[in-house]
Amino acid sequence: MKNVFRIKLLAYTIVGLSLFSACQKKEEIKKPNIVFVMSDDHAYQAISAYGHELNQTPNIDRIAKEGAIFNHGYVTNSICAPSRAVMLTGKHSFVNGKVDNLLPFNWNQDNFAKQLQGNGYQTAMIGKIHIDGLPQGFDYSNVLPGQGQYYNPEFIENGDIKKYHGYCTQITTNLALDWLKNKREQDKPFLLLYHQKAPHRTWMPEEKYLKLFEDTTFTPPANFFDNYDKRPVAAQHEMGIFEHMDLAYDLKMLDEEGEIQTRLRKHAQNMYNRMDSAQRAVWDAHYKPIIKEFKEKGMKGKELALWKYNRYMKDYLSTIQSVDDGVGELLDYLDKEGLAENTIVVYTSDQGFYLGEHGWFDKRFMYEESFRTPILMRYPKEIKAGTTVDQLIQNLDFAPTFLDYAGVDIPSDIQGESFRNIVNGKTEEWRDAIYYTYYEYPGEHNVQRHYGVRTDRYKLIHFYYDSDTWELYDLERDPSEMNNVYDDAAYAEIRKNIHEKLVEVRAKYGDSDEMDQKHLKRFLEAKNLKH
Ligand code: SGN
Ligand code: CA
Repeated sequence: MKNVFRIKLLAYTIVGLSLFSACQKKEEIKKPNIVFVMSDDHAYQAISAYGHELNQTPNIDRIAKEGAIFNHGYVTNSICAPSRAVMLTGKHSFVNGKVDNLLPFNWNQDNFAKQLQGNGYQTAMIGKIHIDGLPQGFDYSNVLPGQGQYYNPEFIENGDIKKYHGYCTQITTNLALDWLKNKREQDKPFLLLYHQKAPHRTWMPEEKYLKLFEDTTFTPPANFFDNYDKRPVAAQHEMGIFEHMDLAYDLKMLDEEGEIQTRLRKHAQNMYNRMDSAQRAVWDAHYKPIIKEFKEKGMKGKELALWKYNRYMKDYLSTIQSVDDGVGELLDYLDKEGLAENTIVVYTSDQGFYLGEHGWFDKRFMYEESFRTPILMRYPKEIKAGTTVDQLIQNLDFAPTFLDYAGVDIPSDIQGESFRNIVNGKTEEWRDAIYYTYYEYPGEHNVQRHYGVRTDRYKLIHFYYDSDTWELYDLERDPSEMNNVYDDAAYAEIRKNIHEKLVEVRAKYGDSDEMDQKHLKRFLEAKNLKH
């Protein structure tokens, strides 16, 4: 009798325990999956969900339609590798150390992927990361070396370099889907960083999209012919569509006869040479007639500027179409596998980009087009379809937000804040100002070092190093930032207040003139320059 009782007890205990562990497993599975999609240099002006008419991005738009769109998403430092370091660490550039594309990033420091990995997540990083060294925090990585290539790119799979045949955006999508289908452990929550190189310079479209915008004529933004009145630093730029875009390299006017000799022609040739004969045949069929017409026309001045702008837009927007397709493939996969409900999908870019505003391409400046970045997010479990977020959110906030959703304690040294309760509408309480820094000067595109603060309505910028220039904008009256009112007596009080705000945010995040000098020294040493 006693023995029977013991056996029964044992049996109940085993059943009980296994039920308990099954429940625990279920709890684990319930943790949301995270798919973090990032593209490179994707301007919000080139996403149809943002209400611009330039192109159609139905798949990216779907994220907003079924989730949320952020109207005030910003970066902290508008340049590639630093932006990614901020996104990973949740700390400003001057804290995580990766202040520009040149100086190294220390992978040994903490990042949110490491935190998730340590808390039961399976993690993968696929595509462009632009930070040297084996990515830490990822069970699997397959990343482009540096900037990567559009055609027949190399990828580094868990440290081993391998060449692929085809178009980079599609290959990146295939690799992400392959990981989801074949490398993912079904019983674990996952984090997938799916990061496209496109639409980064030199905007080489996929064969099938070469003609997508051929019949479209684009009208440039109203400030395309900006004269930089009262903005001497902006006037020093080297990112003008008219003045600095390279005909052969950026605009594909690599003529067979070699008559169009440009500074970057050699690089254009190298990119062309990467293509195989079938790819070249499609490429040539598209560009050869355009080259011929260009040469015949002999355009100058305003006509040439508008032609360049149009060629730029056609190529840039075409590369985005492949990015949008990839997002569609990914969303379809999540639907098909029944993963959509429990998966957070974020779409963003490493920063914004100029599409002719101020006459420019590129980024770096704290002006809206490059300071801002698109953010769209879907999580059916918590986010109401059609949500609009107007608060000042930064890429600094991704790390703590993801940890929050995953139920992982947010390390106290993380500087960003979780916006989970903003996007699900539980609170409206949020910061009233955001802080920005930029360091890559002297350097490509000639944008001075600067820092600044932005509130709902005003923006104060200080350019320093071999300039000491202040700019103040009233974004309500002057959303295109054409009128620097720093010396306008009518703004004296506002100027005083925003200066105080700047002191406050610099203190809050631990930035200072000494810090600026420290990073300047590191930069100049790395560049082997003397100050
Ligand atoms: C390259 C580009 C620049 C671009 C930087 C930074 N030149 O150097 O136009 O600003 O990258 O971009 S290119 O001749 O190589 O195309 S970032 O997105 O990587 O920060
Ligand atoms: Ca970029």
